[in-house]
Amino acid sequence: MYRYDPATGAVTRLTVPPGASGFVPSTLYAAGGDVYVVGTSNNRAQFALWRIDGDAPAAAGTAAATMLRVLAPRVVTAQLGSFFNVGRYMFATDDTSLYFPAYDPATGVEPYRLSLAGQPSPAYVVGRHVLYGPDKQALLPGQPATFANVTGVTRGIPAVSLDMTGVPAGSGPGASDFQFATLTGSAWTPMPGAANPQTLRGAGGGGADLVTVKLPTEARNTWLRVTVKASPRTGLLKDDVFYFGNLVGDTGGVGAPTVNVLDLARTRAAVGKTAPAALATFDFNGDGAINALDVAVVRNNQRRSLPLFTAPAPAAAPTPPAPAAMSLPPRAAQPSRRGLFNDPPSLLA
Ligand SMILES: [Ca+2]
Ligand SMILES: [Ca+2]
Repeated sequence: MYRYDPATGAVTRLTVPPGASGFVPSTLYAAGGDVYVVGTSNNRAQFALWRIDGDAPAAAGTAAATMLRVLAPRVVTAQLGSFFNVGRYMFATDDTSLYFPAYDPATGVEPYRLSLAGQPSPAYVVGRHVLYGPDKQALLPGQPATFANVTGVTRGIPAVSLDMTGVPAGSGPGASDFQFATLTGSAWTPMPGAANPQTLRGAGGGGADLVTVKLPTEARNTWLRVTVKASPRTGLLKDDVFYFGNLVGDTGGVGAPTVNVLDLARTRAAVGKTAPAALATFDFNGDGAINALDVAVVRNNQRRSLPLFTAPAPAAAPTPPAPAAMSLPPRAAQPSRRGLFNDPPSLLA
């Protein structure tokens, strides 16, 4: 993306900071003398709003833009089309606020107003990770469980971590902001004890805050349900729920995760391999090698299995705050001093 300065004729190349991987700008807005850009980032994992900060070119090594908020977490390919249909054309500005519909997986579309004067915006969980399962993905509400959600390590699930944006200032989420439960038959059993969360500002994916949470006890050979509570500390408007499974010795297969002779054969065939992908699947005891000890883990856990289930759909979202905020006050008279919208369209590449 480039900025054209009519006064000097200079053309300056602008980019977002390195933390936003794979940023694809979609739409530009000018308000209050600043320029805002909306697009997908982190390989389309989220849809975010950025403010262009000054005219510093990316080569100067300084951040050229600041991410103000994630408009829509969990943007997936199938949802992008519907989001674009509304989000691309329905932004508005009164020079002190931006108004936009944010895609929400629970309710479809929610209205939001973002004050450009620094009004706090809601927090979101934009990434969910399990310790000892770098290649595993969180099972989200409404999705069917698969092996992609299940780790096979003997240490089970001792901790999870979150990438969060918009977490209020302070020490971050506390122990009471997390609830854990494990699946017993078809019932969820709350896990007793207190979690131990720690927040590292800016250390998460895409420059988000990294919240690591040690479970009261590790979850092993079961499904784990994690609930991150809506609270003043998390900044979430509603609870965020996700799931991971652990089945010691499982390497995948058809149907419900089960440890069987196929896992044994695959593990034997993987003995001696050192590639990260092989270690992620077959180094069950986490000693950095695939050997007879890992084969023994599979043999000793034969016939264990986990049920597959579809995570319950998300609960209804709370009523969007201040619907009156969507009625636009009269637009301020002064034009944007940057005048980007008057620039030749070819410069907005
Ligand atoms: Ca299996
Ligand atoms: Ca091993």
